[in-house]
Amino acid sequence: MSDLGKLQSELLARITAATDEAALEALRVEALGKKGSISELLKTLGSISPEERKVRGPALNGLRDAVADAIAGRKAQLGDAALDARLKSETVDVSLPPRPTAQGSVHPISQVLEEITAIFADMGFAVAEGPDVEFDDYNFTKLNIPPNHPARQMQDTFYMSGGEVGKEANVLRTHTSPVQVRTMLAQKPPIRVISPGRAYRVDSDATHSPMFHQVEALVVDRGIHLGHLKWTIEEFCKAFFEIDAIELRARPSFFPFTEPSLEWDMRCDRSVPGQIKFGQGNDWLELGGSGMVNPKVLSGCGIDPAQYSGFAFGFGLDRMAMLKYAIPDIRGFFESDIRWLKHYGFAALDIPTLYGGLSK
Ligand code: FA5
Repeated sequence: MSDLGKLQSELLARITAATDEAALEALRVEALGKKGSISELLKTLGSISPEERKVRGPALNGLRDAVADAIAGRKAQLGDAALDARLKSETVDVSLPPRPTAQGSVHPISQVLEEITAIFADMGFAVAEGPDVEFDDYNFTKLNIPPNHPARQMQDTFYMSGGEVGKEANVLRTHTSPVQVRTMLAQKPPIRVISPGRAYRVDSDATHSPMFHQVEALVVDRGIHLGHLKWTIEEFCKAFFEIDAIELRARPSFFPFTEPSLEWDMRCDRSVPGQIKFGQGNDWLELGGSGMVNPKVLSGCGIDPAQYSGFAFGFGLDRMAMLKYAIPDIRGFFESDIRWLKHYGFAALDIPTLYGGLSK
C-alpha cells in the first residue's frame, strides 16, 4: 500500500472510531488544519517535478476530500444519534395539571345592578340609558333647575371646558334624572322605565364618592298618583332586600323636578355592629328621593300635564349594595383592591326575581 493509502485508511479508521464532536474536530485539525498532515503533504507539491505533480496532486486532493467527507459523514451520524438519545430520554408529562388561572368575580355594583334591573323587569319596566357627559339643559334646566338656581350648588359637579351651554354636552351628570328628560322627549306616555347608571359630584367620604351609581324610575300615564309610587317602592324593597316585613317611612322633601317630593327611609335595627336587620328596631335608613313629576317638567318635555301625571324616584345604587351586603365604606367599590373584590365579589351573577322570573 502507498504511503497515501496507508495514511487514508488510518485516518478513516480513527474517524469511524470517534465518539464525539470534540474528537472529530481534533482529527480535522490534525489532518486538514493549517499544519495538519495532509496540508503539509500538499505544501510539498511545489517542490517536486511537474511529472510527479501530475500523479501526486490528484492523489493528495482525493485523500483530502475523502477525509473531509468522512469527517462530515461521521459528524452527521453523531448528531443523529445524540438527537435520538434525547428524544428517547425526554418525555412530556401530559398529566401535569395546568397552572391555576386567576379567577375573577362579579363586582357587587354589577350584581346589584342586575338584581334591580331584573326586579323592575318583572314589574314591566324597560331600561332607558343616557350618557355620563350630559347637556347642562337636561341635567338641570329641563328639570326645573334654571341657571343660578341654588339647587345647582347642592349638586356641584365637573364641567367640560369648551362645551357650549345648550349645544354641546358639557357636564358630568349629577344624577340619573336627566334620563327622565331624554325619555319624555323621545317617547309619549305610557312610560314605565328605570335607568341605572353612573353619576358624579364633588363629594368624598365614607358614604359619598365623586363617582357613584343611582337607579332612576319614571312612570307617566293617565291617573298616576302617590299610591302607585308607594306601592312600587314597597314591592321593589321587599324583592331587593328579600324580606316581606319591611316598613317604609316617607318624609316631605324638596326637589325642583317633583311636586310634592318625598324621601323614603326603611325601618331597621343597627344595634349589632356590622349587621342591619330590616323591618325591626328603631333606626331608619335613607333610600333616596322621589315625588310626582313636576307639571313644568312634563310640559317642558312636550307632555300635557292636564292629561298625564307621573312619579319618579332616584335611589343610590352603591348605598343599596352597602345595605344589602353589609359593606361599611363606599370607597372600597372603586379602589380595585383584589382582596376587597375577593371578599365582597360574587362567583357568578345571582338574580332573585319578584314573581318568579320573566319566563313564567
Ligand atoms: C337626587 O339625585 C335626585 N335626582 C333623586 C330623585 C329622582 C328625586 C327622581 C325625585 C325624583 P339626591 O341628591 O338625594 O337626589 O341623591 C339620591 C341618592 O343618591 C341619595 O339618597 C344617595 O343614596 C345617593 N347619592 C347622592 N350623592 C352620592 C354620593 N356622592 N355618593 C354615593 N351616593 C350618593
